[in-house]
Amino acid sequence: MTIRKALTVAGSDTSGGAGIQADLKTFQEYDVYGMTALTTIVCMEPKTWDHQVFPVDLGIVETQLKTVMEGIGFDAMKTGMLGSVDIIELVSRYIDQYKLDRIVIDPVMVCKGTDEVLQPENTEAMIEFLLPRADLVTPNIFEASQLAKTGPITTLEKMQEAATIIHDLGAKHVLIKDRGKIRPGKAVDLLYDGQTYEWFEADAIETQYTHGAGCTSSAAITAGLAKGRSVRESVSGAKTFVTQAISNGFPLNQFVGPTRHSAHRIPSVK
Ligand code: PXL
Repeated sequence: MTIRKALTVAGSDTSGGAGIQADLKTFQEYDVYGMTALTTIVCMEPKTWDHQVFPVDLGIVETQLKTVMEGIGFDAMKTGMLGSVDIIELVSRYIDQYKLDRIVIDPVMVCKGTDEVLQPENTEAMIEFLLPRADLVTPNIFEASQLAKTGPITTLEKMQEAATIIHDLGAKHVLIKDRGKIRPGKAVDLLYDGQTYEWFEADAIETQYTHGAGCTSSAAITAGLAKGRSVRESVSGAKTFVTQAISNGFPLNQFVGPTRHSAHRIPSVK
């Protein structure tokens, strides 16, 4: 049996719902062997849940990339929170050096409930260094508006316009995701491959417990690609997976409710 492997280059969410933790839990559910290169560590102030973001030293990020890229190899990779222009450039150099493909770029710009963690120069660096190397980029409507510089995306037509612009910036496929803002009560995603606009729709589940949904979605797509599925098949499967993870979301404390990736697998202890 071939064991498929995936790498996530992303930040650590100490609370476990997003970032590298969401990615690994998702890979596990797909039976894909997960590996990590950690870029930042996000901690929360216990009384207020204000976030603090600690970057990992650039040399340590590079050493992790070398370990996995030179020492092991993998079937697909994703990026999440990268934290600095230097890290974005570093990742792009390694993608070129190791001639990597099946690359999913999740252009993380903010954590829910925090200030911007990504400065405008990081958005510019993602446009210059990562979009041209992406097999798929997975912005939500806010991130898409920043990458495409369209201003707020409020209609399905604007989603199509932004997807076209982001594709022209070099990403082979663009998946723009919305949850309830454009069509109330619906979670509508748009996949564009340069030719066809394809819509994926689900009922938006009534819940605030959605922390980590974006990471979970891009990790599920990456795991699908690692298993040899097409982008379209991987996106379609991930929509089902993330919808289920959201419907299983739960309150972790008074501030945050993460999606839950594993609820359908092992019955909980009574
Ligand atoms: O959900 C975005 C996100 C991504 N990565 C890390 C995070 C968060 C939000 O909290 O902490 C590490």
